[in-house]
Amino acid sequence: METNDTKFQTRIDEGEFVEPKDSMPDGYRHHLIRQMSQHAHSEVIGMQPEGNWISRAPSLRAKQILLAKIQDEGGHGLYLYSAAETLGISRSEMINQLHSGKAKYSNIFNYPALTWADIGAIGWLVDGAAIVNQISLQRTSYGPYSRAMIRICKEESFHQRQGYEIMAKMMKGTKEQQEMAQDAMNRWWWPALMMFGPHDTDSPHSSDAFKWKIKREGNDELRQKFIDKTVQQAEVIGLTIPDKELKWNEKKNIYDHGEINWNEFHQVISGNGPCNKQRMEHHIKYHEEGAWVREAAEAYKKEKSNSKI
Ligand code: FAQ
Repeated sequence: METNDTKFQTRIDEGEFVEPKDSMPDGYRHHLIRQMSQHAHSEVIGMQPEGNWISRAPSLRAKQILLAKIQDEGGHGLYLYSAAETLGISRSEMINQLHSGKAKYSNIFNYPALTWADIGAIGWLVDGAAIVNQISLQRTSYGPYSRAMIRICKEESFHQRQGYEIMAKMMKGTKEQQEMAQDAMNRWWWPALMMFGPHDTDSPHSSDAFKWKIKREGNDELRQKFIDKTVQQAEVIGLTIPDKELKWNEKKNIYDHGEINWNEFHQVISGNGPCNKQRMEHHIKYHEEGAWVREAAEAYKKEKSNSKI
């Protein structure tokens, strides 16, 4: 007789989407709660390095664009928390997991945004890497996650272009501006490559993720896609990729590249990143200060449901 797990796998193999009320194995549910909540946390924590530059944007236009972008990232966090809630976990539980260090957020937001060029590098490289990963996730098997990705990718592509515009403009500027852009490129390139996660051979979650079609492409495959398209964009504006081993491979039609510092990656994702303490303290402080808003919203909801009775 077919077990529930076999039936579920048959649905996945046939390319069906899974929806919140469908029966699903516990492993599938937990895998998605982990990934989606970490994705949501990354979007929200990712507002901090850019938020640091709102009051110092070099023009009103730049400030408006940056404000809109950061607001979009907050919105992405909200879609993702809502999508994760359909799997049976509450938003407050997810936030507790972030605060206690049980849930991770992307390695990339552990690094400081030191100059205006970093805002360019974040938009171009960080959003650029996020898009490559998220385009693939548009076809993930869980319906609410897949639909959230479709909307998020549209917004991320605007973010990527605004970052590239900043870098291109700086590369047309003074020598100091060009050096600032190159310095940002040097500091953000390797952490951006780490965003795709460990090599597939060292990725404990990949085998289940492929079996359940949560992942459609491997960490290394997506990283390579990002490298191949970004190297050309860097060349167009005169930036150098900080990798001496980077070389076009005629036979494979891809760029060969140097090895990532995996020790740094593991240090960062285990809570020892340069800005982790600051990011967490900031999040906890404003979460606590916002308690009255959540209480007021709950009271309003209760009042409304009582008045319907
Ligand atoms: N950072 O077995 P795998 C953005 C962890 S959004 C931290 O390969 P998986 C937009 C992983 O969780 C950026 N931890 O795991 C924006 C696991 O640890 P665990 C966020 C990482 O899940 C722009 C362990 O290593 N995007 O930037 C990272 O199959 C600008 C083993 O790894 C997403 O989250 C990492 N980079 O594959 C916002 C996309 N990589 O959980 C504001 C959705 C791995 O057992 C401003 N997520 N780890 O404790 C995914 O596609 C996957 O989760 C991967 C990792 C590919 C990230």
